[in-house]
Amino acid sequence: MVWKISTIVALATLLPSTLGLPSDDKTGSSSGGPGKSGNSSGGNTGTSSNGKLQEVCASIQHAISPASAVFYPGSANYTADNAHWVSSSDQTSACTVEPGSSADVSTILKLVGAAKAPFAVKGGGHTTNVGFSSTTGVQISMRRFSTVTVNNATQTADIGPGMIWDDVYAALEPYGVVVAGGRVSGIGMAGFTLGGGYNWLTNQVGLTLDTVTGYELVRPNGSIVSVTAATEPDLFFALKGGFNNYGIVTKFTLKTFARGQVWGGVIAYSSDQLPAVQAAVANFAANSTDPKAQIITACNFMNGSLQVDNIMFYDGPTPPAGIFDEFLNIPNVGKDLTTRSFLSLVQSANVPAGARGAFHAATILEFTPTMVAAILNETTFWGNKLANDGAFLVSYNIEPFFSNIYEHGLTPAAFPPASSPGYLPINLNFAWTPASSDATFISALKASADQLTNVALSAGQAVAQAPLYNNYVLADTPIERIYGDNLARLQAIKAQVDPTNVMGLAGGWKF
Ligand SMILES: Cc1cc2nc3c(=O)[nH]c(=O)nc-3n(C[C@H](O)[C@H](O)[C@H](O)COP(=O)(O)OP(=O)(O)OC[C@H]3O[C@@H](n4cnc5c(N)ncnc54)[C@H](O)[C@@H]3O)c2cc1C
Ligand SMILES: *[C@@H]1O[C@H](CO)[C@@H](O)[C@H](O)[C@H]1NC(C)=O
Ligand SMILES: *[C@@H]1O[C@H](CO)[C@@H](O)[C@H](O)[C@H]1NC(C)=O
Ligand SMILES: *[C@@H]1O[C@H](CO)[C@@H](O)[C@H](O)[C@H]1NC(C)=O
Ligand SMILES: *[C@@H]1O[C@H](CO)[C@@H](O)[C@H](O)[C@H]1NC(C)=O
Ligand SMILES: *[C@@H]1O[C@H](CO)[C@@H](O)[C@H](O)[C@H]1NC(C)=O
Ligand SMILES: *[C@@H]1O[C@H](CO)[C@@H](O)[C@H](O)[C@H]1NC(C)=O
Ligand SMILES: CC(=O)N[C@H]1CO[C@H](CO)[C@@H](O)[C@@H]1O
Repeated sequence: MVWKISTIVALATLLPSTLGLPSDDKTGSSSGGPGKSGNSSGGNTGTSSNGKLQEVCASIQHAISPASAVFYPGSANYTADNAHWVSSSDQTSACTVEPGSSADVSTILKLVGAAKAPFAVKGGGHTTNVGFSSTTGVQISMRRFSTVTVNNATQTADIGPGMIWDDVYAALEPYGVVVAGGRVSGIGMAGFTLGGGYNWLTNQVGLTLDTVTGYELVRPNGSIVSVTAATEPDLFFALKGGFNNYGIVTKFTLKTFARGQVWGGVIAYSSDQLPAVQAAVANFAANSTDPKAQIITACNFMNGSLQVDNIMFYDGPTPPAGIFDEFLNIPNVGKDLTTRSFLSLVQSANVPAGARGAFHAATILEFTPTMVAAILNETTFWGNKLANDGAFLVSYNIEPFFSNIYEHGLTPAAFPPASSPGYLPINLNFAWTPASSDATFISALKASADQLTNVALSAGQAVAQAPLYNNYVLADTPIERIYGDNLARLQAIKAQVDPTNVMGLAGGWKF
């Protein structure tokens, strides 16, 4: 069904995993002190031979409780633990481990740290950067952390980091509450929340990380701590955007919001309606004043033609008259718009995962008519150009939030580095089939993001140094462009919490 192909972000990956498992040298691991900042698929290189990794796997198996288990090639759990949303993010690990308790996470972290064994931590596995939640060492899958506990009195829910948002919403439904989480089906809650989290309530409550009231964290030395603004202000700041730099999160406590039915879904347009769609998107971006109304406009080039899938959301059973009329009045090629549960709304929008894929992003200040036109032009240009390279999907996502969305947090966050101006991401999501096309698609993503940045600059938008969203950008994005002036504080906290750089054995954005 045509209108089910909404698309938000991207598929996966690119770089060959040359950094994944260092050959036999042990340089870099014993120096103490954090490694250099930047992206990494496991920068603190250490134990590398397969024999040594097998010893580490065996030592973990020996030490953990029956709540947890280690798996090897050939088992279905091993395959599931290494799997990602896009197969280009997969790596072949020495073994996988599914911890079932925080105490076992502590045991595992102490063992991989002592052995200097490369490892990865995987939540929902939706990253499109290889090595960020995959490894050739010890793959830690958090899937057994899968419970939701609602606390009526504090209006919060404790959520397990192995969950996808669909299951979180399903568990909350009987309580008549939601959390500010994923907008489409299937996304992992952990990486989403540890990076930022643009969500359907963003105009009202900010990023998902602004709604976190506490974390349970297994620190790099194995100690298990409760992190709140009051108990651990530095770590609380650092975990709001800092991913796996400070340890492994074993529980998130998120604010809940009382909600019943909402309204929305997808409406799809073919390319003959582009002028009207372009105007409607720019008018919505410029003129919408109701924070309960949000859209994601996915411009998708697939099967040789462009289609726009507009996901509309209203935070209530019926949108006020007029608010979405301009979209509703454009002739469409399919629609699924109705009053429904929050879970049903989220599941109405699926992003098809192809084989290989990657996300990238540009940051702008405003989705003006000029910007929307440029995005549609990029979709058509690259859709046509990449057709012969095995393109499955060339997609750009327009997310016109209010400019005050970063002002909802009660305490400072690692991301974004400043609460104003209200920069907005443009998400690029390319998917393709042959591995031999990886470099072509990666360079196209970069060229296209640069083009959009240049269009914004020419139109007077001051975005030359605007922060880029960690969960949308390619792995070789300079980390300063993500964390800006927060980087020095994040590095200082990192040096204190992880003096021997245990977490440098795992990939991701590294402070
Ligand atoms: C189809 C699709 C739709 C998306 N929509 C949105 C959207 O609406 N808004 C938005 O903001 N983003 C969106 N994203 C991006 C999404 O936020 C990231 O892909 C995010 O990282 C997914 O989290 P995950 O747990 O699945 O990732 P993983 O790949 O499992 O992990 C990502 C990173 O987090 C680290 N990590 C995971 N769990 C833990 C833990 N327990 N402790 C410490 N570190 C951990 C990993 O080590 C890794 O570095 C979307 C992505 C996709 C593919
Ligand atoms: C993983 O292992 C557990 C038991 O340890 C089992 O219940 C579960 O079904 C397995 N999952 C898969 C995908 O094989
Ligand atoms: C919490 O609220 C839900 C829904 O109102 C109710 O079913 C449940 O009994 C409440 N739990 C407690 C412990 O008060
Ligand atoms: C881990 O580090 C913290 C902070 O320095 C310290 O309080 C704790 O005792 C350490 N735990 C272990 C097991 O060494
Ligand atoms: C927004 O509303 C104003 C006033 O109705 C209108 O003139 C304008 O064209 C609209 N759209 C944009 C993109 O500004
Ligand atoms: C593209 O083609 C595939 C089959 O080749 C089909 O499943 C899919 O629905 C098509 N998408 C669109 C947007 O037509
Ligand atoms: C469309 O995009 C291409 C590629 O970025 C660019 O070269 C071209 O100038 C754009 N055309 C218009 C009309 O903006
Ligand atoms: C694995 C990876 O993406 N490495 C990149 C990290 O960033 C530098 C530039 O900052 C690139 O050169 C690497 O390729």
